[in-house]
Amino acid sequence: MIMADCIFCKIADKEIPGKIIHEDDLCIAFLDLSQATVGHTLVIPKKHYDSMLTADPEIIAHVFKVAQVLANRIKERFNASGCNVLTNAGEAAGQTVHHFHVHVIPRYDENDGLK
Ligand code: DGP
Repeated sequence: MIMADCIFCKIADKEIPGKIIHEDDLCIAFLDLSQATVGHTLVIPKKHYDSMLTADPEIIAHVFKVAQVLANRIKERFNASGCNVLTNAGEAAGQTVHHFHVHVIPRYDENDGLK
């Protein structure tokens, strides 16, 4: 289901471009525009849910499974030391795009220059 005026629905539907690094029947992953660190990726379900709070539990499980696979791949690819995998739910929690998404944010040692 596509929600009009949802930027992530439009990326999932290829209506607007995204740097897509993974796609399957249920979800898509692409680079975050703001790149908190190099390799910062978002994993989203193709179907619209406003946030994790209203998403189907099976979809949540799938999105996090994909996030785990990608976190390992990104960590290896960019030689990161660790990563944050998180979701913001609600404006009070810092959610700015109201389509459920999981951030995969690689973290680097302070002295390797990639932050
Ligand atoms: P959150 O604050 O958890 O709702 O994170 C939303 C993220 O989405 C934020 O890090 C920036 C990113 N973002 C917003 N608009 C776009 C877009 O059009 N394309 C991409 N790739 N990322 C976007």
